[in-house]
Amino acid sequence: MIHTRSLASIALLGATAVALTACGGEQSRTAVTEVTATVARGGDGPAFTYDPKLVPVGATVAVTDAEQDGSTVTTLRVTGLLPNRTYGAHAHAKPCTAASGADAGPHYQFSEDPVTPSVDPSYANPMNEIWLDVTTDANGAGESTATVPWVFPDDRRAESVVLHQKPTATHAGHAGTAGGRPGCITVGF
Ligand SMILES: [Cu+2]
Repeated sequence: MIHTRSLASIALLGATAVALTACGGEQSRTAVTEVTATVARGGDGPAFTYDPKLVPVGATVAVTDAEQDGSTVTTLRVTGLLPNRTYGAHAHAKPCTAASGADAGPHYQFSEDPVTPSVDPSYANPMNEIWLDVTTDANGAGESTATVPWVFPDDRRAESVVLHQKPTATHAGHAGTAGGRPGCITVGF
């Protein structure tokens, strides 16, 4: 289980914190990452827009990631996007760059599909990847949460969250696809 008070007290902007918390009398490890950024066109990041009509300059993106007891809980919070719209969103394997959303690479997969691009639902699914599709309200704000039953191995972690043009498809041959990549935020998962 996640200890909300512990998370709040150790969450640091743009940093990773590790703390020991008492859990049912046993010590368990909680690792928390939180990054909040304002979207810009170009610049040093960590949050970029490549299509300001879909992800306006000045939008904010926040990602929180917590590992505990073998599970990983990731939340995405956005403001300043288009109202009443669903954006696909996922954890990706590489960091964002100022140049192109393509640089974030493929989706992070816990169990890696030997076939690329991965559009096989047995790999491209929300238990093997971190899917964070988010639907905005009338003000362009929204929030989503994904829980997966694994933690990142230390030597192979996700490095970004990409905002996509469309909701994520789930059918064979298209699973995990969500159209273009109008936005990206680098996250030190
Ligand atoms: Cu994606």
